[in-house]
Amino acid sequence: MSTIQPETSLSNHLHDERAIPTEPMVDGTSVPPGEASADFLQLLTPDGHRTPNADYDPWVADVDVASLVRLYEDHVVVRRIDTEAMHLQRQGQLGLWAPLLGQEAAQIGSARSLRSDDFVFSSYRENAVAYCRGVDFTDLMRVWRGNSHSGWDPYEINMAIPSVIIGTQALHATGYAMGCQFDGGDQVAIAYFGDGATSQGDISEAMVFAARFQAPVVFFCQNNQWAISEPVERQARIAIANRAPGFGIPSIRVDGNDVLAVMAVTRRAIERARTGGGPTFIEAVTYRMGPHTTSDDPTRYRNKEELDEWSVKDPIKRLEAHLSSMGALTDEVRAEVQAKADSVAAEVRAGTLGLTDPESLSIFDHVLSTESSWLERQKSQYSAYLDMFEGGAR
Ligand SMILES: Cc1ncc(C[n+]2csc(CCOP(=O)(O)OP(=O)(O)O)c2C)c(N)n1
Ligand SMILES: [Mg+2]
Repeated sequence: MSTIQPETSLSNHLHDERAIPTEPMVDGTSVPPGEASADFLQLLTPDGHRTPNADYDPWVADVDVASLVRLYEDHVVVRRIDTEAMHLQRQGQLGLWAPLLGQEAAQIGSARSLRSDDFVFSSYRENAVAYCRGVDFTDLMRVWRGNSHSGWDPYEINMAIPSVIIGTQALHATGYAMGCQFDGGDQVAIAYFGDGATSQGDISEAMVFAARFQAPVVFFCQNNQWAISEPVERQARIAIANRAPGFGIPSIRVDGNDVLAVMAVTRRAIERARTGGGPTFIEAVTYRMGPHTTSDDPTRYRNKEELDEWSVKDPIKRLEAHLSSMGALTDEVRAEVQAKADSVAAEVRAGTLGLTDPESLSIFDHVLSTESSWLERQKSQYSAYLDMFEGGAR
């Protein structure tokens, strides 16, 4: 086994023959954990200008204008779904919603880099990833409406149901990836989690196993600057991406609001995993423009200037500027995309409102796959309790 030396230089890399030496590593001694644009990969500037990059351009060479328009449509549709879901929650139709506003490029660029037989393990905010995987949003809404324990069959779309327990999905992804490896397949697992999750032991444990077994897994961290009301600076003294090399995992920091750059680094990481090169850690530097969830009020802990600063870097504005510069964002394209977004949102609303409440006692049916006397006892006790209500509470 080769020895892995601690590295702090920007140009050096892990002393591991499987690592690709040209990857721009972050300098852990100087890069702050918040946004530091000089130290991440960017292919599209906030004003939509395409910056060439010899290492990463080949990874997105096939992304032509038509593909960019499709990516733009993804962005607009998921933002529209997100807005609709916020409204549904405010109208009392959903119990909770975790908006992804501002994180569209990070999620779409990475999800659109996967093969359909790769497997996704996400947190509660990856609704754009779910969209790209083809989830039926009525199913997704079930959980947030409190109608069901889980929304969909993971094997139908190769995406596990969202993990609300912070960080746990990184372990699931690593275990799944090790399984693929043992089975001799070439599928890759990807774990999505936030900046805050990297403070959780599960993420570190997952990286230990992934590195040791060179598991085909990609760790995709969306550093959206906040873990509820805790800024990333409170959790990390160095860039989050710089933690991974300590585990023996190559890492890269990318502009998470730049769909092209996200796609380039994810494709590269996926390819590395698929061809036996082991795990990669991606830190997508982005910003949560909305509240943590509909239960949160971010005006209590962050200022408007910060939001204004990030609005300039909005992933949709950037894609619009880029498409416009190529003459590809015609009124017709805009209208078509908007019409699609509106019709998807209308479907999401109708689907959500059409969800009927489950029978109360069915909550016991999916706790265990086998029968259990203590569960049966609880069920009959709860049934007796419901009988106490006039008109029936079922
Ligand atoms: C194990 C665990 N601890 C605490 C929580 C409460 N909690 C929910 S979201 C959250 C912050 C997560 O922040 P981050 O990982 O940055 O993801 P983001 O919400 O910003 O996408 C916390 C602490 C939880 N769900 N699970
Ligand atoms: Mg966060």
